[in-house]
Amino acid sequence: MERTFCMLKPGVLQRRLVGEVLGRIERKGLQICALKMMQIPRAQCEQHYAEHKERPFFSSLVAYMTSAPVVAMVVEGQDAIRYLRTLCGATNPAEAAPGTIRGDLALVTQNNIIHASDGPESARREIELFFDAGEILEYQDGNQSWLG
Ligand code: FUP
Repeated sequence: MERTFCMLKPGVLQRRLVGEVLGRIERKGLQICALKMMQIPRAQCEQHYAEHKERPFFSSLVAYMTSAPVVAMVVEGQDAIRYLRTLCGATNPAEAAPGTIRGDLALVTQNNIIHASDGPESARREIELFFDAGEILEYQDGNQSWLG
């Protein structure tokens, strides 16, 4: 089973969309194995987005991401990284297909409502940055036979 890191950005709590987005992830068949609300400390946010440090949008991205609480989670399933990225849609909501989370629920790139790790290396790094091992819970997937 593959694990990926996912974060619902500040606008999701503010717009009361947590249930909507979690519902889409769950209905797809992915399993939530860690979940918490938090206000990201600035240093942790800068570390999370370290690859964008030199980009012009870096400081406003960090300011936005630390402006209000987020929902951080670990999501598990076969090819979870790829499936979750597909559910999210393109980074720029203008290019995200209808039916995707960003395509249906976002307008602005910086506020594109959800983060999902883009590969196994970043998934490992991001899960470690946001969760202690003890916060990640294992339980039987009740849909296993249905999911195939
Ligand atoms: P993604 O992997 O889809 O989250 O996209 P990126 O890693 O390229 O970008 C990370 C975050 O930076 C995006 F969620 C939003 C922000 N961003 C901007 O604000 N402006 C840009 O031009 C590109 C990204």
